[in-house]
Amino acid sequence: MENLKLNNKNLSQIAERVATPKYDRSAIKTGIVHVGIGGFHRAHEAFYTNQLLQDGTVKDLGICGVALLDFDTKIYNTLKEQDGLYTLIVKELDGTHTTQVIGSIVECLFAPENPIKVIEKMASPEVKIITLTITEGGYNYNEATKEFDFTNPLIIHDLEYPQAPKTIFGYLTQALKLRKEQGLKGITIQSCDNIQGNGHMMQKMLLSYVAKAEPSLVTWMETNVSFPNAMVDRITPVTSAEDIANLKENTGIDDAWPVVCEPFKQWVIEDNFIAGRPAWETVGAQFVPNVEPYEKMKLSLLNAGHSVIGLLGALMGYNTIDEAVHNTNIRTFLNNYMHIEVTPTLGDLEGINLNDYKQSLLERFGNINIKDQIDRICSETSAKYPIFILPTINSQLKANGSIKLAAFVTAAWAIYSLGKDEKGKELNIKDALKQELHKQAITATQTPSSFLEIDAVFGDLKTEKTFVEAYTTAYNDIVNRGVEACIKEYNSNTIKPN
Ligand code: CS2
Repeated sequence: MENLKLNNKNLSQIAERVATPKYDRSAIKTGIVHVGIGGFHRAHEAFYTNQLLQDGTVKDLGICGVALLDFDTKIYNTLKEQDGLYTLIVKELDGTHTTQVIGSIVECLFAPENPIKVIEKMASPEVKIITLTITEGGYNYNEATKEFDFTNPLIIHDLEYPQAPKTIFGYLTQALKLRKEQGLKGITIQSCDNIQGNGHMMQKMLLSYVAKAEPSLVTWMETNVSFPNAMVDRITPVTSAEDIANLKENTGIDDAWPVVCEPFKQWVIEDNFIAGRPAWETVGAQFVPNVEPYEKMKLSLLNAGHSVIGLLGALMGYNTIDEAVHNTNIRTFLNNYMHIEVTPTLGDLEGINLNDYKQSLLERFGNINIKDQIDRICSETSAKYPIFILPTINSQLKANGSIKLAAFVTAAWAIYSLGKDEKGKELNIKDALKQELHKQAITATQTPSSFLEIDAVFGDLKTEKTFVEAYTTAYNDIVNRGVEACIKEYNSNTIKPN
């Protein structure tokens, strides 16, 4: 089989081998600007949008993908080279692969190369929605002050050089300013990140920035910009060299950066689109009046569940989530955490069978074909912990509920931050706060609670006596006996409620 580079020119030949866009890509106009064209966006929104374009009637909802950071050079170059095309490989539960070329990203821009072009694109009349996957840390929210972090050097830069911004806040401000000057009406800014009330969070953070950078825009924004909340879900591991090689071997498609993901997908969106919206519900998304309960459920069960397996699994020497969750001690611990500590905080989830949801998570985590990297899950825990785990602890403390298992995971993270697993193997820690975490982790070897002094992560958790005690006991237990012996004991002492 002849190898074919993935690009427009080869698309009709590639169509003889795998599913490709049925629509004429050259007829599709950009209606959405998306910032952050990593794996998740390409497995999720770009996939849904591709399905929406398939019948050929919708022509004005193509995506312009924006790579915002210098770090994104590689994905930008790859997509440019491939005319925005990429392969999505869904790894089914039975081990088979469903392979499809996605065509919904019809343009790409690299912000560091041409910031003005990005601003103008965001401000162009045909663009109705700006969607974002900028990671949890990208919202520039400080857990200690509960406010926008104006001390961030990149924000200081953007305030000083508004025409050459580096952050999403600088870009959006300039784009909205231009829209206002041009007399354009509404635009929707839609977050697709794992944050409780992600739309509200973006709105609050952006308004804080705008109030300083362009105060006259604030009132205009109130009536011209909407920020729907949404729950997004599809497990998307980092693409491996093996994935790229297998695709080439099995199909002859030469794609420099395909995306691999699980079959499950979910997108629950608040119907709050000031300039109209795609009919994503026709391709499986759900529009609801209030998305908050769904978000809470997903963040505190799926995402937190990932962190639980990741942090415990990393210390025990596992490399992938499925390996770790197939360890019955970890699995039982996770199950107990979900039932005992998270479930009481979720309130009423009308229409959802929570037991089925929790059961399905265990299946998804255990999918042996996905091989989701523990390194990926543990990366940026300092931005994830305040969103995935801290709210559960705070609600449980308020209700006098159990926090023992969450405290155990927190202690495991403190030990993880020392940089070695229990067998002495170096851990590959990626975290914006890596230095600080390491420093506090070292102090914690003498006084365990000092790890909790990182206020930007833990807020005022260090003042919660019940938590600090449980955490300190867990810390000493792990040091003395190792994670597995401890969780075994925790599991046998835990009575699972019905
Ligand atoms: C993961 C998420 O990064 C993480 O910690 O929990 O990337 C997770 O895989 C996605 O949110 C799934 O929807």
